[in-house]
Amino acid sequence: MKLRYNHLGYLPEAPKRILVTDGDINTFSILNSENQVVFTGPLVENGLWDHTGEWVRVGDFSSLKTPGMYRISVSDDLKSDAFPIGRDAYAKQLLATIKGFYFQRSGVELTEERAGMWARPAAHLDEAIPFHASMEREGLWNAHGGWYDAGDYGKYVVNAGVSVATLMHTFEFYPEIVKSSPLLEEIRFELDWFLRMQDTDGGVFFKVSPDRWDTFVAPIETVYPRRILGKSTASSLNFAGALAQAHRVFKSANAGLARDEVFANLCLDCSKKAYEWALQNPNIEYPHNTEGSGLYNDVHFEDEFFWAEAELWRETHDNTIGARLQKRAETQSTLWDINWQNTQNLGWISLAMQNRDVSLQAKARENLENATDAIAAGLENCPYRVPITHFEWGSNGVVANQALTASVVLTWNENPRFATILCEALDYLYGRNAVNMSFVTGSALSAPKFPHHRLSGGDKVEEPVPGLLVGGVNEDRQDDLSKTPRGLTYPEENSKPGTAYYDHVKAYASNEIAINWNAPLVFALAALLNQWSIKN
Ligand code: 9MR
Repeated sequence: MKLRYNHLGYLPEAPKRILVTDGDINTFSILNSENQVVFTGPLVENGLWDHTGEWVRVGDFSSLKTPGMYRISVSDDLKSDAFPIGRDAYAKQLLATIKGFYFQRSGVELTEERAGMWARPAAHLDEAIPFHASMEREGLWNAHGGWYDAGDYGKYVVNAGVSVATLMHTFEFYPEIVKSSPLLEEIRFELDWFLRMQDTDGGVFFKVSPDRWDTFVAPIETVYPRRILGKSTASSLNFAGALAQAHRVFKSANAGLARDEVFANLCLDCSKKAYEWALQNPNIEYPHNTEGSGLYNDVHFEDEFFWAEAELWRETHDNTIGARLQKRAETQSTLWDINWQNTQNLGWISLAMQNRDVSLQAKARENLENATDAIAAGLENCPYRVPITHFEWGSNGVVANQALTASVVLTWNENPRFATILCEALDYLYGRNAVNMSFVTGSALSAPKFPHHRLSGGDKVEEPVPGLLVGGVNEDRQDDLSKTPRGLTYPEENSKPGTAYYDHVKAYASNEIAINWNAPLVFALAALLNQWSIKN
């Protein structure tokens, strides 16, 4: 019998559901810090989860709202650790996950004042790097700055675009929640790098990467030369979408001291040029080399065009772009999430939040509601209450993005089923999963200790860099030794479709961190704090 719950604790007003697997006990209790029973409720059978073969029961103690420290008790042998009901843990996680992006900064010193024991000197300045041989281009390029993508030391515009757009949405949706955080400063750091990734003809380079995969050493100790690669349709459109949104964000009154109209206008100009380049070059693929970097191998650009046009149309009111957008809106689907391959929801979210064209707004809202409805049904129909049928690479990012989709819809439709998605997605990420892990480094005792993260593995600090969400359960296990010589063997208990996660530094398909998984987590944490702590 196993108990699964959110190791971070619960917001006072939020739903609170726990899972008990493979037991026949019908009730559970909540104990306060004096060990007194303050709540007793039923454990209701919820079916067999085929991803692990566990019989699942659900307990609900949502009505317990008094802040304090508590434990869950199922039997004498099965009790949780102490956890809080309160707001603090979530407010801290929001700051920690934003700080995670600071830790991912490349090319600059991380000071002891801000980075503590994870301070490090500037490295990978990337101020004058050569072009990759595939580009047949002489000269050097300044590609300084930006975040490292993930556990590697590469920087990829396509994945950075969806990540920074998601963070900008966090600011746009929840300005009150993030106003005293460094979110906008962090976004600006990335966007300054974006501007450097644009070629003089408007096209945008795809990535900066080392010649070979770096070993697990600190940035200052790596040996492989770094080069710039691209340009491509996807990177140019990602850039265009993100920078048009940046125009709105950096001229917004809510931006406070970060407000910068000159920068905002520059972003819009560069966005337009990148979009024009993509119109002239509508089918230029990603660079096909994998010697020292990932592919981000997307070949369908309609969704990127849709996103870029939605943002550009909002910022410019250009009728020609508007007409193309209307046409594309007829065929674009609406998904459960946003990812580097499928960016259409970024277009729909932007359209849902404008009122210049009310029929487009209505369509966008209806589409996002339908997607959220399907996520809710997925959650309700899953014995384990997680709306996932196939755990893919970065499944934690998928879960965080489902929370994002639901949160977006909650801004105009307060359906409690949608609020439940937001809340239970975070329950899953912070411990209520089949491997009993809180998946964000530094977030709890159960958090990953050995992420596939060069910054963590290459420093002298025992604790991994905090505030970073690992990819999580991945039933495809591309890092299994039977599939690749670089791989490892997952323990038997970590081999089921719902448990295929391994806290091991070589487990790159389940234990790597990445900016595109952290960004929707930041969004979801801000959404959660907004949903239950400000309004109520
Ligand atoms: O997140 C990406 C995942 O969706 C892909 O299946 C996987 C294999 O192509 O690549 C992941 O992205 C990695 C990127 O290629 C290189 N940096 C690390 C990223 C996270 O694992």
